Amino acid sequence: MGRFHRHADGTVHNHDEHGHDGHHHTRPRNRSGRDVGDHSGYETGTERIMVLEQILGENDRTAAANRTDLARRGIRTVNLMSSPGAGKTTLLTRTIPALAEEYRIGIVEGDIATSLDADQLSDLGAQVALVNTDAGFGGECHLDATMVRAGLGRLDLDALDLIIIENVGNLVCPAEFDVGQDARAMVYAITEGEEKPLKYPAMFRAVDVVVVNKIDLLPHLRFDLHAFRSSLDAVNPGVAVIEVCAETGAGLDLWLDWLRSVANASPGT
Ligand SMILES: Nc1nc2c(ncn2[C@@H]2O[C@H](COP(=O)(O)OP(=O)(O)O)[C@@H](O)[C@H]2O)c(=O)[nH]1
Ligand SMILES: [Mg+2]
Repeated sequence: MGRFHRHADGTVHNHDEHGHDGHHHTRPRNRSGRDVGDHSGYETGTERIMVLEQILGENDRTAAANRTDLARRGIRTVNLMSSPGAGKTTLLTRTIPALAEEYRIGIVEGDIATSLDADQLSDLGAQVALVNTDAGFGGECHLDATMVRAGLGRLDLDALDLIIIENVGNLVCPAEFDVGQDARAMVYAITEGEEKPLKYPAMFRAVDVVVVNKIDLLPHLRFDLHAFRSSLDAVNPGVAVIEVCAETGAGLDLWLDWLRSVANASPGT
């Protein structure tokens, strides 16, 4: 939550500690020690931080309620994230029919606006609940636990085993909000550039699996898969990586196996 200066370890940085007299002894630096500029003029006061902590505290309470409700029914839940266009919906159009005989699947489809993705996923054998974040939720760039709870309320939970939440396309905010999921997955398309794990570490660090999509485009791009893997390793060592072409279904089996491992685990693990 960079604009509020909340750090990955959960601490919140308050600029008032440095004073606002323009005389800063320590200028902000990034991990490699490079001066990243004086951003002390940004008003990030105690009050704002308290509001933020209340919001996140409220979110975590609702996420815990979601998790308890889902676990009680034996439902396992995956939070699927990515930047816009990486291929989440395409992957789901293949995933739902492939697993529909093994699991009763529900989809919570998060989009800022439109029912375009939800429409694509209907009639594939899953229950689909659309959550538009611009309809009463302020056009948020992510799903939070309350929005997911609203989506869950429109699914027949007693008739479900596995819920996949397609989060709003964004590489920053969705990683910061626990929605009550059992596991987090992301789709990353090779058209996005191999350095993205370094630029968006919170997202790449938050996930349990990275589905590397659009592998069919490899011959057409200047993309170094090894460089990507080492960027990813730098922020999330040992994370599962599955290469797929969601368009054709190549590599899908390993993704389906990963989903089975989540779906078959005991509730609460
Ligand atoms: N070449 C290629 N295009 C893909 C692949 N998967 C998705 N796409 C395309 O990428 C675009 C965005 O896909 P979509 O599933 O809507 O991404 P989302 O925004 O993450 O849900 C669409 O035009 C898809 O057809 C793939 O494996 N290869
Ligand atoms: Mg989509």
